[in-house]
Amino acid sequence: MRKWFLLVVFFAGFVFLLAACSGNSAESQTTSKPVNIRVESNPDPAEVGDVTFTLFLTDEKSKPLEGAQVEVVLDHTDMMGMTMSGSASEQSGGKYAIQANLSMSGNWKMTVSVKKDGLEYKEDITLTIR
Ligand SMILES: [Cu+2]
Repeated sequence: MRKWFLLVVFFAGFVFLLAACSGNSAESQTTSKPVNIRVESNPDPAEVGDVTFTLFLTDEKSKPLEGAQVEVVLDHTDMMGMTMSGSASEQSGGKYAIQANLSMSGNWKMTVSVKKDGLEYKEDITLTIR
């Protein structure tokens, strides 16, 4: 009887540790991201043709990231070698815009590279174009 009880307590403690551990790592992942990127498109949703993408960049403290160099690569991942790139120009307060002509529908990967002082950050964003 007593042995069984101890076993249950041991398992309960183990599960709690696991839960606490995974909770911590999820939290540190979201707080350690140096740049957060939110993308808006015009038209919304983006479709084949001329599209303006506006990137809203914030730092790890959720403050607008101003004065950064922002490079955008668009890759039509359904095909080999269909890639275009350019620099997004800053509009105001951490808001950067770039225009693209998306000639084909399907899956596109947008790679955003952000550079500011010593900071370098890169993120892939998946776009589905109708
Ligand atoms: Cu293509």
